[in-house]
Order: sequence, then structure tokens, then C-alpha cells
Amino acid sequence: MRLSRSLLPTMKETPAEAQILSHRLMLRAGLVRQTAAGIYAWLPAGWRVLRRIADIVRAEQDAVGAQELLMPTLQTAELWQKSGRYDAYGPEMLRLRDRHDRDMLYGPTNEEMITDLLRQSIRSYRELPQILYHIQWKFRDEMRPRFGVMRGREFLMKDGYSFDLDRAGAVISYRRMMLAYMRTFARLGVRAIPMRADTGPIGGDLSHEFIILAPTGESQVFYDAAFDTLDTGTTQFDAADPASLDRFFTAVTTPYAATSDMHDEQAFAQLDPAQRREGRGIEIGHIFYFGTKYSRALEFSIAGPDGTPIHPEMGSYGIGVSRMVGALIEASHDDAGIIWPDAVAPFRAAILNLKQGDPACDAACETLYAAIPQDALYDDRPERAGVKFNDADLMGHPWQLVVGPRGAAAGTVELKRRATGERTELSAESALARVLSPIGHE
Ligand code: 5CA
Repeated sequence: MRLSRSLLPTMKETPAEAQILSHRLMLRAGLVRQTAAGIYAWLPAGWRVLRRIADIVRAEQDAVGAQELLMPTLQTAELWQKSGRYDAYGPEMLRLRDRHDRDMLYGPTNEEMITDLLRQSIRSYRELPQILYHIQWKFRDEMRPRFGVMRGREFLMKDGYSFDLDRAGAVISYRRMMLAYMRTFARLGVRAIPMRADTGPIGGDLSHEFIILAPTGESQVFYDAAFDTLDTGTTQFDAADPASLDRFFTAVTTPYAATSDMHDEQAFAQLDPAQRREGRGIEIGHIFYFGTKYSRALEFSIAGPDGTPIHPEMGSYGIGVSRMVGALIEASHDDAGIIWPDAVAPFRAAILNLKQGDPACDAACETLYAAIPQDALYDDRPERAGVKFNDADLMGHPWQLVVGPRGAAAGTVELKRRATGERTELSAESALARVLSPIGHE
């Protein structure tokens, strides 16, 4: 993309309305704009990041056998009246009425709808287990939307739902999803700790939140320092093998880790004081096992092996896809701006033409750009070098390809790695090869 023709409204000043760093950087780097309280438009660069995160989430869901579908954002009140959550959800639910006076709502989550869909489609125990997911916008009329996309009212969630014949099967599905989650977060370049958590309005008796440690996080968390160095080595486990899933689950849930709602002072006190860690974290995912709560309420039963009706055992599994954009920035930035992990960067590289209009500089930049038109943002604006450097650092592209008159004459490019600040003088070919090398890419 050519920057001169892009909608990429970067800002030098710090926007007054933004309280936390990731929100400030998202506004300054031209990723989002607020259109109403807690509701954001994703501008082209922000949308690229969001799509990349969604693609990684999707790939890891598919890899463990979950099936993607797409359910609507609008739901009828009827299903929620059956589950009892229509009243229980309270003012966080956005309610509306259609022209026929039917009560509708903008879905804050989809347990009811997916249960009803499977009720209509599945008859026999032989068709289980099933795991289904979608990546869809949600609406929760949060009392205090804040911190930009971290706590929005409209936000993008990956929500998955598992259906099993019995509790033992549901536990396998739960662990399988947990493995997919740890793989997802590793690919996104963040360390997330699974912590015992409260089930809230979703219900159930087993639940984990996935927490990225960050001082600006909304959750108070307590954990064993073992997590600071724990290599979850997710590739060594097999999602299709229950014994392997059991070993994985034991490895990631044995050291103490809990959010404040589930914190057990006594158990924590058993730890060596040097091992005790207390801090703030961002909840980027949350998984639940809740048995037959929804299959019973929505009268979903199937014929079991001996013909008796069985209510499937269910779990649900969420990842805050749009929240993840903010969380990644909280975890990876410096004073100059964002430092995107390679896997999600909107562009792999910026091409900085330090002397726009100079025939040699223009020609060298055009050649670079022609080699990677989809992966590069070519800063072809008639701006001073300093402005281009600052904007590239702010936007956080993993690489910068810098072309000035001296390099253009010598046939070289200065390649800068954003994360380390390391600069190397290379031929255009070698620089492009480095930019396209698979380090950190899938
Ligand atoms: N039905 C279950 C799992 S599918 C569910 O709704 N879980 S949840 O309420 O915990 O939400 C899942 C994830 O969505 C959270 O872990 C969080 O990362 C994200 N999320 C929740 N509320 C918001 C919000 N207001 N803004 C941005 N992300 C949010």
C-alpha cells in the first residue's frame, strides 16, 4: 500500500480521551476511531491486524477439529426466556423490537442459539462429540466501556461450544480447547497463563481464564513463579489423544494460578514466599464447562446407546479477538510506539523514501515496493525523513527498509528491525530476503 493514498491517519499528539497506552497507540497509529461510546470503526491497518489474529485463532481451532460456522448477531428473546437468561442478563443486554413487535436482542454470547441449532440437527449419540465455533461481533452494554477495544460495547469474539455424551467426553473437549488456546497464544507471540476463574453469568463448575500479565490489566491475579519460565511446549501434545491431553492439562494447571474471584489464600500461602506472584492481568480468553445447563433448559436430548434420552454435556470457549489487539500492544511497545509481533503486523515492512522526488531514491523504492506490494507500506509522502521515521516507529512494522540518496547511489538499503533497533546496510535483494524470511511467520 502507498501511504500517500492510504487512510492511515496517524496523530502526533496524545488523544486526551485515552487512559491507557494501548488505546493511545491505537488511536495515534490510525488503527481505530470511536464512533460511539465503546464502539469502534476499524480503519484499514487496524482491520488487517484484527483479521490476522482471527486467522490464527481460526487455524488453531480447525487444527483440533472444531468446525467453523457463522451465527447471526441478532437473536430472538424466546430462546433466552427458555434458558432463564433473558431477565438474568440485565441491562448489559441490548434489547430491541422488530416491526412485528417481536422482542429481539443483539447477542452478548451464543449458548442458547447453538444449543437450539444442534437440537434441530442431531438425533443420536453417534453424532457426538461436536465442537463448533464462530468469530462474530457481540454487544454488551457495559456500564463503563473503557480502555478502547479492551472493554468495548461492540467487540469481536471467537466463541466455541462443545457437545459430548458424558462428563468424561466433555472434559476431553475442554482440555482439547485449552491446548488449542495455548497454541494460539504462542503463535500470537504472547505468554498467557490459564487461571482458575469464576463462571459468572455463563454458569458451570469448571472454568479457566487466560491471562496476559500487564500492569494495566483489569484483573487482580495470583500465581506461582513457575509460570514465568514454564515452557508449555504445546507442540509435544496430541489433541486427539486423551492421555496426552491429560498430561498437558496437568502441566499447565498444577502450579498455582487464580484470579481474585477464585483466589485461595491458604493454598497460595503453601507456596515458598519467593515463588508467590501477585499482579494485574488482561483476560484474553475464558473457557467454561457447565454440563447440561443449556441442553436441559432448551430441551435438547438425543437417543443414547440404549435408546434412553440423554442431555448432551456442554462447554463454551471464548477468545476476545478485538481485545487481543489492545493486549498485544500492552505487551509489546516502547516509547516510540507499537512493536508488532511478526505474525499479526498489518505490514511486514515500511519502505521509507527519505528523498521523495529524487529519481534514484524513487526508482529504488519502487523496485522494493514492486517485490512486496501486499506486505509493504510504502511511505511515498513528500515528508521530512524525521516524520517518516517517527510514523514508522509509531505504527510498529517489524521491518523498515530505508532508502536515502547515498544508498540509492550505492545500490543498498538500510534495514531496521523495529524490535531491537538493529540496523544493517544490505543489497536490496538481501534486505527483501530478510523481510520475507519465515522468522516469526507462519
Ligand atoms: N460464552 C462464553 C464463552 S464463548 C463467554 O461469553 N465468555 S466471556 O464472557 O468470558 O467472553 C469471552 C472473552 O471475550 C473474554 O475472555 C474477553 O477476552 C472478551 N470480552 C468480554 N467482554 C468484552 C468486552 N466488553 N470488550 C472486549 N472483549 C470482551
